[in-house]
Amino acid sequence: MNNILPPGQFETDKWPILHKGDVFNFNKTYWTFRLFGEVKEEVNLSFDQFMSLPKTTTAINMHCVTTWSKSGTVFEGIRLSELLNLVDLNEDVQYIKIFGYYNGDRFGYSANLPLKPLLGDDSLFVFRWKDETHAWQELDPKHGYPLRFIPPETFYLWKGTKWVSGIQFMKEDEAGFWEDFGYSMTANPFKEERFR
Ligand SMILES: Nc1nc2c(c(=O)[nH]1)N[C@H]1C(S)=C(S)[C@@H](COP(=O)(O)O)O[C@H]1N2
Ligand SMILES: [Mo]
Repeated sequence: MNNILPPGQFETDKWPILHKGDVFNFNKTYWTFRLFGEVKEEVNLSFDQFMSLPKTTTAINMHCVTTWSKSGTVFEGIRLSELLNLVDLNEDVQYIKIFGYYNGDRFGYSANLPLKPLLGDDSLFVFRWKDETHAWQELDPKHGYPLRFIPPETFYLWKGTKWVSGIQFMKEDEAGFWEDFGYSMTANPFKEERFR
């Protein structure tokens, strides 16, 4: 794994907590994950259906735009590409928005991303993690329990939607929650793409 820190970042052992709004209160009965937008047919997954998909374990470096980085955390989750197997995309889909809860609004938070860089083992909807000082543990509610996205390290961590609720497939790039406030559409830490 690449353990070079992007410019302007410093390493922390802790895993800081950053988000807007309330911590999501998970209830399995009502939870569904929606695959929608440029698809032939929308798909809605129950929590059990989502969790029955194949799992992957990968170490992923996290880089927050507020300048902390946490390297080598090992995550277990479901690859974004597993979800792609469940939908028939329309032609020319190149972007997605990953939605999550914001103050009880199921689609209140979102982050836009290009689809192509997200097809590997380092694009996971994660449910547990470990590092050098922590054994395997479930995600804390503040980190996105029951499921949150961790993007590849070539994207700042705000692209890692917590309390995920769905993916919208798109032909054109479209700003998400922080991008609407002036943060970068592309958000590559190694190029210091913090703002637009
Ligand atoms: N649903 C949701 N996801 C979110 C946010 C948020 O406000 N709501 N904040 C983002 C931001 S700005 C960051 S830096 C990361 C932080 O993740 P962490 O608190 O687990 O470190 O979550 C991202 N995911
Ligand atoms: Mo952030």
